[in-house]
This record gives sequence, structure tokens and C-alpha cells, in this order.
Amino acid sequence: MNIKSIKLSLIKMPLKQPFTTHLGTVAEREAIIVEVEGHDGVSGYGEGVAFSSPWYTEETMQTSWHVLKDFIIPLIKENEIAHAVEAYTLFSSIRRNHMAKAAIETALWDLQAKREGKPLSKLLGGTIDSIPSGVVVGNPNLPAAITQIESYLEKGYNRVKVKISPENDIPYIAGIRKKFPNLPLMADANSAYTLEDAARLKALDEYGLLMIEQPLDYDDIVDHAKLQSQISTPICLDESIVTFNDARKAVELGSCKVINIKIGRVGGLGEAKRIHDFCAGKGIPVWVGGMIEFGISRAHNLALASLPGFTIPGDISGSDRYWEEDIIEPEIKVHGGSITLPERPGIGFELNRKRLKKVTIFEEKIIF
Ligand code: OSB
Ligand code: MG
Repeated sequence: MNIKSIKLSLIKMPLKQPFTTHLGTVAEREAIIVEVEGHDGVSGYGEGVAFSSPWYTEETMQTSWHVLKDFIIPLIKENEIAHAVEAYTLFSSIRRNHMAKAAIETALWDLQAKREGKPLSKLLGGTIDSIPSGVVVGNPNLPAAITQIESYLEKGYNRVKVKISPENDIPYIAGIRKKFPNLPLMADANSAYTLEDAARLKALDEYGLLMIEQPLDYDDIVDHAKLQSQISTPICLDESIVTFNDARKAVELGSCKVINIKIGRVGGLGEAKRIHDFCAGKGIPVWVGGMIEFGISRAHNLALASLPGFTIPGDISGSDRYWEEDIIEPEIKVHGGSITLPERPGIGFELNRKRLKKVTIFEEKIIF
């Protein structure tokens, strides 16, 4: 793809307010911003979305940096690819490390789209240009969560997700439902339960949740199938789906009725689109998951969410959901519950160089 250099910047920013799941609290976020520059002067941007510690997946910022610098970037240097769609296969000699792979793969898609003079959403096959926006509340305190939901509804968000665990589920969901009887509401358990909790999860059926996300083990699809046969709330899988074949097997087994697709978790936009296409053919609705990310990853999420199978609003909120100031310009804004896709080529957002410099801890440029 005629690449001149790849620059990696490790950034760090505090969240406006801490985000809590039963697995812990995120108060500060690191990310790796990737800039792939071509000999033609065009640059593509990507974002490494692993967390600082391995609580959500096994990757961390440090492992991502290592795998990018010592394995993925050398592969790109030594093997010419003609199109971004070839990157996933090129990277297949490296096991897993999906977030590290996606950080570069998404930058290659941005570069590809810019060279073709097309918005990334159009290059991927997107069919809409206004993306419905959902928001996630990571606050286990019921009155505080209600206040937070009220403020998001005022801002126009029209789908809310909350985090649950056996320590905080039925009274919490009942309290939210009582206050917001018609709110499109869903609950994410991040693997807080086992099959022995089936009766407890069945009790949630009466609250009209859109779905319950990843109730059981992060790598399970067998017990989820057993649970789905016992409850009427649709199960959505997040952590368990890290490849196309995971999605295929989960659908075949009946482990879920919905899938959350995160570009980083599945190793890039190519694999994300393959999962989308498969699910569309099977009538399985998909939505775009979030990683408490900065604007570059949010922009890639928006492009992906324009594909026709994304029929449920994703965890794609505006830049101001988590950040005092994002690293892109313009920032991503929610109007009337939706985000308008930019018309410019590629992801359609520029890096805010001043802000990026302010939050960069370390950077390294690899010249080809
Ligand atoms: O399980 O979807 C998840 C955040 C970090 C890690 C995992 C998850 C989440 C979220 C928040 O639910 C999504 C967001 O607003 O970015
Ligand atoms: Mg989740």
C-alpha cells in the first residue's frame, strides 16, 4: 500500500467520571494512536483500544505496543499488500492480539478510503448517514444511575445500557424500569454469573430488557445456549465472540440472539464486516460495542455502524460522554439521538494535534 512510515503515540487521559463494572473501575484511559503515512502524503489513522490491565481481554497497552512494534509492523514492512482487506490474512501468522492488529488494520482502511476519495462508511458498504446513538451507565448506585440516565435522555440518547452483577441486579433494574417504563434498556453482566444463577436471570425477564449481554463466562458458548433456552430475554454475546467462526458457532448452537461487534475485539474492520454479513444472512441483529474510546476509534465505529445489519443503536456516544476534550476535530456530537456521518474521505475526522501532543506520553516513528 505504498507506506512511508508508521507512527505510534501512547496517550493517557482521565475520564470525566469513573466507569464501574463488577470487574473494577476505569478512571483513566490509555490508547495507542496509529498514523500510517503513505509516500503520497496521505495518512490513515487507527486506535489501539486494549486497556491498561487485562481485565476485559488478555491484551494490555504494553502487550499491544510490543506486538505492534516487534511483529505486526515488521510484517507490513516485509510484505506488500494491495488493499486494506488483505491485512487480516497477512496478520494471521500472529495468534490473537486482536486489538493490536485492529489498531493498524483500521488505519489501513482509513488510508484506503482516502486514496479512493470515499468516506470509509461507503467503502465498507454503508447505507445510512445518521447513526443512532446509545450510551452506557457504569454506576452501580441506583439514585446516581437514575440521575445520569435523566441527563443522557435530555441530551437525546435513546437507548441506555447499564452494568449488572449478582450483587446489583433485580432491585437495580426494577428501580430503573419503574422510573423509565418505556426506555429501550439493556443490561451487560460482563460474565458475572454462572448457569447456577439461571433462576435469577429468568427473574429479569419481566423488566422488558432489549437483551442481556454476556451473562456467563467470557469464553463460553455452550452454557449460554443452555441459558438462552431457559430465559426469554435475548442473550447478546460480547467477550465470547472474537472471530468469525466464534460467531458462526454461537449462532449454530443458539447461544445468543444478538451479537455485539467490537472492531478491536475481533481484529479489525474486515473481520467485523464478515461477522456482520454472516449475521445479516441469519437474521441475527448486531450492534457496535464500545471500549471507552477516543475519537479515532469512535469514527471507525460510526463507519461500521452504517452497514445495514446494525439495526440496534450501539454503544457509540459523543466525544463528551467521557472526555473534557477529544483528540479529533471536529468532535463527535449527538443531535436528536443520532450522530451524522461526515462526508469527507476516510474516517472524516482530523487529529487535533494540539490536544494529541498534550496527552501523549511516548511516541515512536518507524520509517519504511
Ligand atoms: O462490556 O461492553 C463492554 C467498556 C469497557 C469494556 C467493556 C465494555 C464497556 C462498555 C462501555 O460497556 C462502552 C462505551 O461506552 O464505550
Ligand atoms: Mg459488554
